[in-house]
Amino acid sequence: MTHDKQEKAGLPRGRFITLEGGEGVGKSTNVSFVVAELEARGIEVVQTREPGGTPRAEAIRELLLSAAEEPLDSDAELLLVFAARAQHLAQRIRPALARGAWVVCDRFTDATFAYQGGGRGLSFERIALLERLVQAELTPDLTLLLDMPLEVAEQRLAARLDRTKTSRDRFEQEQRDFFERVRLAYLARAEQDSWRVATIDADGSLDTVQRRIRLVLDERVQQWT
Ligand code: Z5A
Repeated sequence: MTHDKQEKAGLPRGRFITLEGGEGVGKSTNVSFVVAELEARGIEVVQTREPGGTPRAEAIRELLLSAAEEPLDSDAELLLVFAARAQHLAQRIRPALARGAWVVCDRFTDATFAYQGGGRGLSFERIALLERLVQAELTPDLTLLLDMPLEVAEQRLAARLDRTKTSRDRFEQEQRDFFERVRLAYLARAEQDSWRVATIDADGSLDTVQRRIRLVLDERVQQWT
């Protein structure tokens, strides 16, 4: 749909692109690449992330990631994720899209289906209910799902933790079967919604992965501009 038609239909004018995938697959690295690619095409871009993206939503992120002694109930975790998302949408994402900027976000609701649904085993129906409540009609126009075998991602992550001398957050402390379920949930969503979700093989050199991402962007951006 062109931007004019979108405006007439009452939909946001900018485009909403998300990057998804398990830990260590290269989302943060490639978010900046996607932003640079779009800016090189003259598009105004807002780069952001979830959970987080505004000061209050970043405070909720801290609650979600910190490995405190008191366990975090899975329902509380789910509600915190959506509380952060509601704030992020209201303060940052919707205003940007409304003025015609494009938004590139490191993780969004697919992560909730993958982590809280696949990983924690919460019902997908309940997640979908909250999705409708918080987002109404707003879903990403394009999702780049970076996918690779768990062992490669784990090696990259271990190297980064070693280099940065940081410790594992609450999610990174989960066991391998948790991440297997997360990956399967992501792949199932990509299969259900194969137009919106482009699965990128992220097991390759950075150059190779970015060439794969550029191919998808070339195709979609041409349709939208
Ligand atoms: N979470 C949730 O549960 N529910 C939700 O709804 C949402 C989130 C939105 C925080 O997310 C946690 O929130 C997340 C799920 C949960 N927890 N986990 N796990 P996050 O995105 O901040 O956390 P993360 O996935 O752990 O991000 P990450 O560790 O920063 O991974 P990444 O962004 O995918 O990877 P990266 O930092 O870009 O790359 C990792 C390393 O590999 C780094 O040293 C790179 O330089 C290197 N790299 C990247 N690409 C390559 C290639 N191609 N070759 C070689 N090396 C590479």
